[in-house]
Amino acid sequence: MAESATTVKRSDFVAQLEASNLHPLWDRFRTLTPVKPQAKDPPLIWRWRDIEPFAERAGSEVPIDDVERRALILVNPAFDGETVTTSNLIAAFTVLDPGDRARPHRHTFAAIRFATRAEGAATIVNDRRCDMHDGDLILTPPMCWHGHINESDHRIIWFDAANIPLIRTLDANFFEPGDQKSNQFWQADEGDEKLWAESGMIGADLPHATAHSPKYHYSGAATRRLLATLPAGPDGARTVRYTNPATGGAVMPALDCYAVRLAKDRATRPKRTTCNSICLVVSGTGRSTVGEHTFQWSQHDVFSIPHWSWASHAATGGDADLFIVSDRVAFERLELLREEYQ
Ligand code: GTQ
Ligand code: FE2
Repeated sequence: MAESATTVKRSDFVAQLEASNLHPLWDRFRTLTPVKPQAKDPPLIWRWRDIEPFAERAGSEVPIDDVERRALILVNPAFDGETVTTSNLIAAFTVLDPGDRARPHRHTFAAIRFATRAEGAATIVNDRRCDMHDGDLILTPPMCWHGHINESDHRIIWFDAANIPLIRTLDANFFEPGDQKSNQFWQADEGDEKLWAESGMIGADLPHATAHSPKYHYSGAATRRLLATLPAGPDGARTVRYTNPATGGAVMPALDCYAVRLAKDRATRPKRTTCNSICLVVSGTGRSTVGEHTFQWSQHDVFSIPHWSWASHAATGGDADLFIVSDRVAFERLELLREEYQ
């Protein structure tokens, strides 16, 4: 009796506090400070064979001049209808038809594109033309002007990713449209990208922004050459981190990119980390176990690794290559990165 009277009295007190815009920490502790991270989303795979027909339809049915970007974003329904692929990140496929120009703009979120079927397309970033070849990575760092163009005779589809959900959570998004009619924007050549093309060497006196990589274009051919010669890392896979050549750190302040080569039938050591990752299958076939889920995958499938989920990958045919985009550097900078192997 006395106990229930105390309970009533306590909740009555809590209700009165709430009515006065006060929350007692003792009542909220468990919600406010869970003992470990709990991702809202289960891992998910988006299969290229399901995406491709929609990408083709978007190309045929959506005129580029009617839209800022003709991109199909991969969404996990666990985010209640929010446009989110996994925490902090979105991934998408962009479609560009011959003659299409996706008008220039800039924004505070960071984005990348990875050339899957993009031979003949170009992204212009801050007056530098980056021609896309198979497996190329192109950065559009925060507040750098960028537009896309397809001067080939065929439809182009590439993979892109951005930290839009993170910047939205922080409500730090600024967006500026460029001049749609300006022809000058599209006249750029390789420009200053040449200054950053030699690995291991930089101009000692070159001025450059410090917040992000001064190099915007990372070649797929160079990535594959390095993957072929690297020794395996602690998880058993060969991993390349794309870096800012001026600092050796991640390419952008809150978006981090990796390339991984998996050897046939050799599963990587299960790993979990506080950061979130999205994996694009660049080539080959394989299998990944993420948390409770096992996915069989093949070329251009995409799957998520939500934070603090155990993840292990194996190639099943020959070698297989993954491209991984993550928010790892954001966790690193906040001293919140924890990584464990099983
Ligand atoms: O290419 O500029 O998928 O700004 C999402 C946002 C692509 C882009 C996306 C973007 C872009
Ligand atoms: Fe953009």
